[in-house]
Amino acid sequence: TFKEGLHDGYILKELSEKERRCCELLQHDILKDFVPKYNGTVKDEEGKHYIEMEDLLSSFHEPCIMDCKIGVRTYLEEDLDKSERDPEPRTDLYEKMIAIDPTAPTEKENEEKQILKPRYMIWRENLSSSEDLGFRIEAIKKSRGLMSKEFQRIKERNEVRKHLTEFIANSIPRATQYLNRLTQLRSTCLRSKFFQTHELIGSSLLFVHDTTRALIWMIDFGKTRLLPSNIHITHSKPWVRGTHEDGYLIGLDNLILLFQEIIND
Ligand code: 4IP
Ligand code: ADP
Ligand code: MN
Repeated sequence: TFKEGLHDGYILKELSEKERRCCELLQHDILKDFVPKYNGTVKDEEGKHYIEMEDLLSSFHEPCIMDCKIGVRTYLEEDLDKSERDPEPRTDLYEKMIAIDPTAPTEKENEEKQILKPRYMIWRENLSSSEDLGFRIEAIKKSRGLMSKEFQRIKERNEVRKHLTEFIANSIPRATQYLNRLTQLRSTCLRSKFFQTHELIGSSLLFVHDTTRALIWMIDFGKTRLLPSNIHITHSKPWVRGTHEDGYLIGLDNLILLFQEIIND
């Protein structure tokens, strides 16, 4: 879905003003080494706008890639409010749901063949490891292989661990590289102004390795929001409506624990 950027080693992602704002702020935050470089916006021939950002894969040789969506909650509180005020049931979400599990919809949903977005998102969190571990595997691409997105039902800790182990091809040195990067990311998050003042919803960690290197970046800030000034979050307490907690550190801590387990076994 991304296009080639104007500059070498850069790609274009469809512009969202909220994401653009985050990319810009992050260039000046201590998290800057953990996010793609941002090079401003671009307009194409048809007048569509994009953000131009670093292609994180460009310096790798036949990379393996894993996208982990971080957080216990994957939708915004404002979307929940909106859905209650003005419910807009969707046919596409009903169809995505029955494609994963035909028995999941309620009787009413089956009659209407429609589903509300928060209901779909919460169901996906519960079906996967998001709810319990604060992260889920969204996609994995082994070098030269195809991108697989068949991880919707990977929920149990041991199952998740099995997929992580497979992703790193059982390599302890690689697990150690990833673990070091995760612990650096964690300590940088704790000191980051950006992290202290934002809720990160639906954001991912992109794991990328080849035979020599293994790195991790934060990506996808489309649903990252500045917190109201009177609200402070821990990123690690469970979400209760109104708190804006995102569970980002729950996910990061579980990833750290899992890589430690893989290394120590
Ligand atoms: C998708 O569900 C993902 O959660 C998308 O998030 C989300 O986009 C989609 O909402 C939702 O349908 P599946 O992963 O089960 O397909 P992401 O793009 O980060 O993976 P939003 O717009 O919430 O970021 P809709 O409303 O775009 O369909
Ligand atoms: P969306 O908002 O459409 O979900 P994302 O920002 O999550 O888009 O990106 C989707 C996928 O594109 C990611 O899983 C990753 O594989 C790839 N991707 C995203 N950003 C980059 C980047 N800067 N460099 C290389 N690949 C990227
Ligand atoms: Mn997204």
